[in-house]
Amino acid sequence: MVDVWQTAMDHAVGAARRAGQVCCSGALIRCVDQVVREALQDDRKVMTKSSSVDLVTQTDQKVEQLIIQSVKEKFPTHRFIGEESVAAGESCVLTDAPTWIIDPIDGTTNFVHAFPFVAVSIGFSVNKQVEFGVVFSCLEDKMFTARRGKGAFCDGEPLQVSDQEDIKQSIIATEFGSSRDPEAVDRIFSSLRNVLCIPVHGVRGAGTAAINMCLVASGCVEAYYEIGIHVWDIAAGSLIVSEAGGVLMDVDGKDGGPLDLMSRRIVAANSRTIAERIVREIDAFGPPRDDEPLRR
Ligand code: LIP
Repeated sequence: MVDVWQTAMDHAVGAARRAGQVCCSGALIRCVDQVVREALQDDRKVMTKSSSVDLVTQTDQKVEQLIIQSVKEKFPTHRFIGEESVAAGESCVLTDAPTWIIDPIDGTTNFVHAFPFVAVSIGFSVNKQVEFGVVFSCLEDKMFTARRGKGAFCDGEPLQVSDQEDIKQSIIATEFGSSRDPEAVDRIFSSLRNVLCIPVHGVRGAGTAAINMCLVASGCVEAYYEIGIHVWDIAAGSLIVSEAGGVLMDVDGKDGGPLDLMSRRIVAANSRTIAERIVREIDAFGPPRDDEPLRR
């Protein structure tokens, strides 16, 4: 019998690689620099969305359309949640239908500044459960994949989270996001201070949620947390982390609770011990959910 989701996943891997080539012209920093320089020659190509620091380029829009068109040709009944389509006013509600959740360039700010970490992220959900996740780290030329119940891989090699259970021996990844609301920034800094002062070995951030999550899955960092991310930033990465043996949580409340892809909050860690400790240190706040109609 044909495994329909495997066919879809193979399609996603091809689409992510082609999209990555559009972003990075062959996975060379020199080339992305050239793409960025060309984009910056015409400043109309760098635009803003929810705030002056929430950037979008024509490349984001072009890459998203490229992925959606190629999927529609093969799977005409499937639905989409795409970062740039939602920014253009399309609905962001996760239903039981097969749904492709797309971030065409995760790390747009990196892309604009030629900071060399950008990813194409494609998650696929059925019955509101992620069935597969594909993250193509374009400049590293690394393809991260996971299929529910079948493990996580980087270029075909199995991934396993770190076995470090002591948070004091850990590196934690996080991001500052694109909100510059002073109260939100205070809470982000208060959480960061709490985490640093545990103390942990270090705090890092690649500038893309998808790559941060692949770093957790690869065992390079013990955990990643962020408030303010969106479903398209984390759909694919969440499955890659869990299939590599990690755990996912919301950051709300004392005990975290299960990850809600639409809540805009996440802790992804190698273990429950480390995830719960991070939840305790976070000064949580709730940005409008992705599926709230007036969230932008
Ligand atoms: C970005 C993330 C980044 C996060 C930003 C934003 P974009 O995605 O990956 O880690 O801090 O809030 O969501 O906008 O580059 O696709």
